Amino acid sequence: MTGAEAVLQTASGAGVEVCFANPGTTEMALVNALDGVPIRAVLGLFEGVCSGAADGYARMSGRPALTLLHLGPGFANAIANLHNARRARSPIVNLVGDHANWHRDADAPLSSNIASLAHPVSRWVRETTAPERAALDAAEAVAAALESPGGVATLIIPADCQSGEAPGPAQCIPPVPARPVRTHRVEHVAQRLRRGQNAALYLGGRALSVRGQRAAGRVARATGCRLISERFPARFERGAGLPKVDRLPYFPDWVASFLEGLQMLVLAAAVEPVAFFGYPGVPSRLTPGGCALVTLAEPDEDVEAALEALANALDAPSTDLAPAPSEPRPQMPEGELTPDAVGTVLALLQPEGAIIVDESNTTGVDYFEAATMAPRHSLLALTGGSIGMGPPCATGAAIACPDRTVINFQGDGGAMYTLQSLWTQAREQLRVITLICANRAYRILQLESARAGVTEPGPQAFSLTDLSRPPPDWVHLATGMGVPAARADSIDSLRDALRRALSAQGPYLIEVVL
Ligand SMILES: Cc1ncc(C[n+]2csc(CCOP(=O)(O)OP(=O)(O)O)c2C)c(N)n1
Repeated sequence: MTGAEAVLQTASGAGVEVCFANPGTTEMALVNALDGVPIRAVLGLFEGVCSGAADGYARMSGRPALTLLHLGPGFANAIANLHNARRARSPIVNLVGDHANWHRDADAPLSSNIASLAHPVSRWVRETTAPERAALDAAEAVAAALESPGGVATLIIPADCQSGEAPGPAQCIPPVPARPVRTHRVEHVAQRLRRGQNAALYLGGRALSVRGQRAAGRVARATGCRLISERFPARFERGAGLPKVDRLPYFPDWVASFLEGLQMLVLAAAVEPVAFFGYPGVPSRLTPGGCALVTLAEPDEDVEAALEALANALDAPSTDLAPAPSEPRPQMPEGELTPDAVGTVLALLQPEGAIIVDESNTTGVDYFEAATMAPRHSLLALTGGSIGMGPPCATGAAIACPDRTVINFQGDGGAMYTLQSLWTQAREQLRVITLICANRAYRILQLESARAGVTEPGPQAFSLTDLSRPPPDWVHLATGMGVPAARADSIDSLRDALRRALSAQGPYLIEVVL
């Protein structure tokens, strides 16, 4: 068999089921080999769609998808969403073609240093040197991607290593699992929590799974500590029946009041909170002065087991014995279609098991609270701050979970980066509803600028944050790519459009005019 066939058979044998691809001439051996394996090939019309989709797929399935990318330029187009995936600790295996080894000296137009592009977003990078090595490299790439807590592996395969003869697929390599947390660390945290300090568990990674939150909820009930999530979690299971977990605010001054008086912050697969940007005179690290920072579990450790061990060490009663906390659900809003109203309508209408891919930026600030008592759902956030994650991440999540409804709650500015995702959603007939928050501005930049004291920007400065001249026509953009769409400019029309979208079979887009 060829190196390409051996690579794909190896990946398939290791459990890979999907390949998000945008290929070129140097990947055609891999393209042709895809018909010989049970791997679903999904075309993305921009590489940022492929990488964002692989991220969404990984967050929802826990398994790596392949991306198939064309040399340095194709990889470069994928980087922004690989950056988000790296921050999400999503397992992904990038297969990147390169010129045949014997063609390198020619310095043909598409030649570049692919590895130098791959390193900043990958935890593992390798260039295959011979067709006989390709399958083993692929097996190592999958294991590297799956090593706890998950990450991006990039395998560069020159064209001659794809087409050359290989001995056969390689055996699957068992990935390194999450390390158990040592008992003395659990006991240390339990001891400190027993002192009755003003304490909080700061939850990230798998601490935000149902299992992790249930154990954290037991700890909170036994000790009175607060539960706080990372601001931008990769995947946060939410909704009625789960313990109350507050989310860290965004701006440092808001965080300061939110954490004021805290004496101990316990890190549970989260890292110390830091300011998203550096503001002169404001500390980068957000743990209040005098607050002890104590680690229960590092991100690569088994945080769910650690939280359960902590609850047991505190003799906390099991969750079955305690009623789930309950809060009133918000009322259907009336009046103007404000950003808050959009979030509330979504929180009230989202169905059981929804996957909410949230890149709503300024529009969605209040959605989080509103959705606390919504039916059980998964929330996927913008982990790395690189906008344009939402549409592809929703695409990948829908491929991972075909029985669930995916709702991409999406800023219009970010959506313009990766709107090609709509075409893939139409082609694959995915259950993705896109809610475009059409404020026709880079509102967050306007807010940041105002907070920095620039209340009256000059015409040039304003023009760089204004999307209203001309306003993107999302209904036409969506229908042009095969996705039915509607425009909503009032609470009633939004509610009606969302109901219609929820009863549709395939994708749907609603332009919410704010
Ligand atoms: C790749 C990338 N480019 C640029 C930025 C800077 N940036 C941050 S938010 C933003 C605008 C977001 O606009 P939109 O999605 O419409 O949300 P809004 O702020 O209007 O709520 C930009 C350009 C970024 N974070 N990532």
